[in-house]
Amino acid sequence: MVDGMTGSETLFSLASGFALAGKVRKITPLGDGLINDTWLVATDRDKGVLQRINGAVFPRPAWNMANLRRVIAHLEDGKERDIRLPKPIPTRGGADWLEERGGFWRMLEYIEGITLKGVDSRETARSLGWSLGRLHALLADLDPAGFHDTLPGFHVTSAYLSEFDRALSDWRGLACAELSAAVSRIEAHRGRAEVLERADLPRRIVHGDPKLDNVIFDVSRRRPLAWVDLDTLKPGSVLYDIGDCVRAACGKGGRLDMELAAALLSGWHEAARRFLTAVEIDLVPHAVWLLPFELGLRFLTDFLSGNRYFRVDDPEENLRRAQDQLALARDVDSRFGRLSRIWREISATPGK
Ligand code: GN1
Ligand code: MG
Repeated sequence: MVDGMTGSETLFSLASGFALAGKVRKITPLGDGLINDTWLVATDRDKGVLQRINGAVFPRPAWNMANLRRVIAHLEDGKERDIRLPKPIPTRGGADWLEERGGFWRMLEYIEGITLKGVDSRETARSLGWSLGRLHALLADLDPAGFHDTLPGFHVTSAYLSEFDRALSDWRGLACAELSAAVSRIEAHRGRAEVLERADLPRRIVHGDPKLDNVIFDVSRRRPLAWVDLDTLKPGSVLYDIGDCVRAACGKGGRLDMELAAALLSGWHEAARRFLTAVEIDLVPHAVWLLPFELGLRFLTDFLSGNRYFRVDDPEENLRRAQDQLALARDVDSRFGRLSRIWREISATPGK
């Protein structure tokens, strides 16, 4: 979007401040992120991704960039390079970002490929799961102590519940049937929301936002090449990643596509099995339920608080997003036994 703050002249001058080869020719909005603003920058010889980092969510860009640089250096150290992450392109003065016009600006490498709008085959689901597991496996030997927490409280469901309680008690808008239904869905399941927090889960470096549109596929649509959107690359549990990946790739219209979910989980397991612990394996089905529940809770809280976190086109959008996620969580809950059986079978499969 090119608004008053980011008119095209401003964008051209900002983009020219980064060390891309050639002269900036074209700048177009990229992706559907709800937090940062993103543009594709084309010069006569090169391409790059320009982003304005949302400073209200990520107030310390130095931390985001340090985490990213550390992971990239680690991947380059290793022999296996089958998953790429976009590298930062420094400013002409050698900095990792610019602070200008009330925002933090950075440029990242553009990785050629396509993003998928939906997963339509088991093969694609499996390769998506495999690439997430592969990323986890490549990060598994990093010490989380060397990383910054770029977004404290991210995926702490109990904290989201407290925020929701406050927002609901301060809510002065008109009650409506949709809101009451969403609130009762949260109330009905809040007792289960803290199971992952109470478990003794290993802390690892995770992606944090492994949605389908954060994976670049090759043009044949089969092979995932790279993971992007790395501001939440930080210490956490892989369970939130796998739950979020299944949610985003296999949840449609408030229903989980069980076949796609099984394929995704088996791809992930194949790549991640060598480091997963028993407690992690045990709680995978719970994570598949929790992530839509948690995102529904976050959307609903944002709706009640005046839509200050997630970008919206109209004031009810976060309510509709919450309904959709909460319907998905309910669907997973209603078929939890089947999901658990499928996962038990997958996780009992010996490695090849
Ligand atoms: C946000 O901006 P985007 O779309 O990459 C959010 C994720 C949510 C997602 C829902 C830092 O990610 O947690 O799953 O929206 N990221 C942050 O669409 O809160
Ligand atoms: Mg994101």
